[in-house]
Amino acid sequence: MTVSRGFAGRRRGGQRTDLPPGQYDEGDGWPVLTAEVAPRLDPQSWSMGVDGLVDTPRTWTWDEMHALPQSDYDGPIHCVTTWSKFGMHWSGVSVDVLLDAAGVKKEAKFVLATSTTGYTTNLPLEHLRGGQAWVAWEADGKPLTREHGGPVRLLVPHLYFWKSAKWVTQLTLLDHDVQGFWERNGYHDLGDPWREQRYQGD
Ligand SMILES: Nc1nc2c(c(=O)[nH]1)N[C@H]1C(S)=C(S)[C@@H](COP(=O)(O)O)O[C@H]1N2
Ligand SMILES: [Mo]
Repeated sequence: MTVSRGFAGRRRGGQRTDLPPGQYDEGDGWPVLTAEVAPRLDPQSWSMGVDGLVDTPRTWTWDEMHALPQSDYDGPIHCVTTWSKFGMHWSGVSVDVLLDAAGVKKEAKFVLATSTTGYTTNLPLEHLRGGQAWVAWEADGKPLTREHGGPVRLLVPHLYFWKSAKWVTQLTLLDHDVQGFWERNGYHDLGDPWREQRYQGD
């Protein structure tokens, strides 16, 4: 059986059936939420690294990253400030590809993602594996704009969107959880929208 994506989440009586608790459908809009000043990054000097508890720390330039097998995400994103945006199409490289290239050590259980600006966010390793996370450079058929994290951002769409670090440049594998920017300021360490894990203690 084939399920057409167009039918998933159809509105019933005006309410989407695929809206996590406490969220609303933002429609065609796409709010910008940035804690720092959006950097101006030259793709040719940007690079992506994987370090920490790996067999071989790796770094990819923009061109090297684009030579890796590409993969897409089709679906929604959910911001903790209660907007969700449906029907998005993203392209980039699966985080699995980067982790496999570096070789993840057995002791690794958590990841700290770091942006060129110093923004950080923490994630359990298992939530970045198995086709759940991307390093993305295209959204809805266009290069990611600077305000939305271009040239490259992390995309972890099954968690609240603050986990999707804009201007991402490093993934560090750790054996313990180290809180990132918003997590130190009270946001949840996991941030599952379906369990409404907005704040520490939720
Ligand atoms: N570097 C960086 N990444 C970030 C943020 C930020 O402030 N800085 N905000 C996060 C939050 S709270 C959200 S909701 C999304 C917003 O992404 P957008 O501006 O593309 O909608 O980016 C996340 N990634
Ligand atoms: Mo957010």
